Amino acid sequence: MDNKALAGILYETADLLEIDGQDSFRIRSYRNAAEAIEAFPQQIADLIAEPKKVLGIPGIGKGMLANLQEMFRDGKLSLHSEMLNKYKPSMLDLLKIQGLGPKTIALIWSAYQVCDVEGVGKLAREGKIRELPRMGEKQEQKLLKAIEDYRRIAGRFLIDAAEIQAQKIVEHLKGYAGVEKVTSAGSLRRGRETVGDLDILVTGKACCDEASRQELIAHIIKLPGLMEIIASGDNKVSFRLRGGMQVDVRLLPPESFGAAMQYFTGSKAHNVALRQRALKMGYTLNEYSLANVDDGKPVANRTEEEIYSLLKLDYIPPELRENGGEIDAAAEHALPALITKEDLQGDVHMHTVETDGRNTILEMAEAAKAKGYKYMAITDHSKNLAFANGLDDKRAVEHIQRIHDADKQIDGITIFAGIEVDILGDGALDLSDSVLEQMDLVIASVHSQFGQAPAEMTERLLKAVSNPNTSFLGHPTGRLLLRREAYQFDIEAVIKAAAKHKVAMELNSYPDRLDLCDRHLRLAKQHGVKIVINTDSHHTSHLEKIRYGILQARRAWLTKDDVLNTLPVKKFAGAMKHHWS
Ligand code: DGT
Ligand code: CA
Ligand code: CA
Ligand code: ZN
Repeated sequence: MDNKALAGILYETADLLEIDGQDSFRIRSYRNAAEAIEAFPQQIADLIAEPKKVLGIPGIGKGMLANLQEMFRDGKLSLHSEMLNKYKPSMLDLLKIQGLGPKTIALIWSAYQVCDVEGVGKLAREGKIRELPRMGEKQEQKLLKAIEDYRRIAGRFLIDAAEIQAQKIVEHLKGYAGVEKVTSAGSLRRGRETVGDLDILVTGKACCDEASRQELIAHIIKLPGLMEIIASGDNKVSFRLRGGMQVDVRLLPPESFGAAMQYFTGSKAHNVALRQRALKMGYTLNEYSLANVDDGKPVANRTEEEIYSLLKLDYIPPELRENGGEIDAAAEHALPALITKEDLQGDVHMHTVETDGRNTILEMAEAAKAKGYKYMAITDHSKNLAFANGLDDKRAVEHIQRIHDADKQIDGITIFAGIEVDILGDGALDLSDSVLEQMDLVIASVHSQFGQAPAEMTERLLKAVSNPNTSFLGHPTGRLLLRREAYQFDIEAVIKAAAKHKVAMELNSYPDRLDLCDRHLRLAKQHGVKIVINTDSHHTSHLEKIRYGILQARRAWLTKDDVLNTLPVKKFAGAMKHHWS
């Protein structure tokens, strides 16, 4: 443990003691010690064997010395752990929120027993923070803003933002002599909907000896946009980018590529389970190799495939590595044939200049055709979405005609006439049945009154699902990742009703939606509900976002059969009218 880590634990302990309402003298002693250690020019680790020297540091008395000795002996401080047990580790996240100090956190805890960022955000949105002593509406608004900032800076990142940064790192290292591969691992490779930090593996000759590695690290840290180096070691460097994203880069010799990819792709839970299996079979598994327990001799390291194969497992795609049954399935040769981008025959949720899109029907169609799709649908908004210039009955009918005309003008792709119709507050759809009946497909979506009580929202969605014109529910939970939570409703009830009425559910591929999420997709599949994967494009350039949806579908174990827009055009058209088997 270096001084920074020691000080960190002591600061946290002081904060937790303060939240706990302990006496101010004790709290101050922890904070003073943390400050002294942080500022101390020598590493405490080098002094700890000589207690007299440690006691010579101002602010460190006998009690604190014992704490430091404990931290070096056990790797942790029992008081710190006790406090975390008493509350929850999420308390520490709260402390990172700008302007939210231990006193306020204590206040919130004593009034509501809430101690996580999500929960406090919810209280603030419900107007419950302003009711606390010394708080008001202004403080509540400030808190909400601070939570938003916290999420952006210290929190997680959308998958597309993570991808862009990873790509920049690949570019930066491309062409550097002795670098063969630069690959993303971690949650980004597993396709998780948000990414905490980037894990990048670099392999090649330049990673084989220490001098070359240090030269390579010196080059890596010249990366444009790098803000701060967090740690730099023999074969690893961690840094923070402008905008807050953290990156861990690891340098490994080419022969360890497979083992390293396996290890750093995770997830942690998958790796724990895999290591247990390896041990039972007489192997150890780490980032360098799969090796015999007896003689330590490596038996596989170059590719992930050979590692899984020696463990008597079919290859497990990264998206499934969450310890959700994939290891057993791989042992029994029962992994699903996961859907791929190539399986999709069309994208059937997109907008045009007629409402809030940026391109015309034909421009969207040309772009969809260029992607190799056999069909697509134009699905503009309905009038309830006034700010998007949504269509009323009359304009909707005119738009159907325009779509049909465009369809005649373009060969090689079918353009379906559809609509994304608002589900009104009471569950009715925003356009007349006689108009909806003329559509090839109807997406029913909630765009208003997100705050309804869960029972009311459930009824609203059930009613929309039971409307015979509804083909599928658009972005069914309404969440906006890192910005807005899903509206509250009984999703299982809605999924069951969808199964009954043969109404499908969308997987909206827009990276800040990814709605349904992987977990709900799996639930829908269990109940026999079919999925439609779309982009919700508002511009031709958005069509490529489909790959984020495909990743989530794969994480949900979906196959081609679970997804309606893998069907050929006629069958798909039938499925939009509830004809599927
Ligand atoms: P994230 O960054 O929160 O989106 O999720 P991950 O899965 O990328 O997690 P991260 O960055 O902490 O770790 C990268 C991978 O390293 C993780 O997926 C599994 C692997 N790993 C294997 N063993 C360990 C371990 O003991 N500790 C940690 N932190 N990671 C481990
Ligand atoms: Ca990561
Ligand atoms: Ca990491
Ligand atoms: Zn929508």
